[in-house]
Amino acid sequence: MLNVVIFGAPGSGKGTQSELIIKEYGLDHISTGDVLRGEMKAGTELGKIAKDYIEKGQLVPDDLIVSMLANVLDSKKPAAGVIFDGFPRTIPQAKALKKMLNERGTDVSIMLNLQVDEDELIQRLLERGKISGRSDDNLETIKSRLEVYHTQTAPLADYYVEEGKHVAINGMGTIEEIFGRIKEAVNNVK
Ligand code: B4P
Repeated sequence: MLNVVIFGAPGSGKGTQSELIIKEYGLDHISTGDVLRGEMKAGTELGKIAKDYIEKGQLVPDDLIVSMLANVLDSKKPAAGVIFDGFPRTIPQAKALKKMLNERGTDVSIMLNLQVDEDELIQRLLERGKISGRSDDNLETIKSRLEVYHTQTAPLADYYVEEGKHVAINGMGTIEEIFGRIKEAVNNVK
């Protein structure tokens, strides 16, 4: 199984590159952001709780995310592997993912760390905000998402360096250029 963690700041291109990776390698896609937005739209209990955090640009608590992810993973029954998009975002989530995958006889194959300048991140998210209708794509929330990323999520890169899974990807340039860099990295671990 090829299990890819795609990692990076908000706006770094995780969702965009995930779509291309899925087409190329036939993976199942799990985006915790998409699952949470689905729960919010459906007005579920989890969606109501998540909404408060997302609109402030904060992370949804680990225990909720981890149990949600276990359910999604079991419902998908992936064949070729999975791309984890926006998960893990904290060290406890990374440890939970490892446990979950090990229990299913597999592990993370590679962690792709998309690196993009801060000005470019803000620009991309503001641009998306004009059409996405996402309640978290406004300047104030973008700033707190970036702050949360730097304090809570970025340290996760070191965890994957220690695991020997971390690959830094230059996330600046055209979508095709970045995807070319990703393919090179993924083909090395396939
Ligand atoms: P997500 O949905 O994961 O949102 P995100 O971090 O903002 O990244 P996204 O994938 O949307 O952006 P992308 O880089 O693809 O999370 C939303 C919220 O949910 C979080 O803030 C948090 O509250 C909660 N949440 C989710 N997962 C959680 C977890 N595990 N634990 C706790 N809470 C969790 O793309 C951005 C834009 O850039 C796009 O419009 C795209 O078109 C554009 N773009 C991409 N590549 C480009 C390029 N090369 N050039 C120009 N534009 C580009």
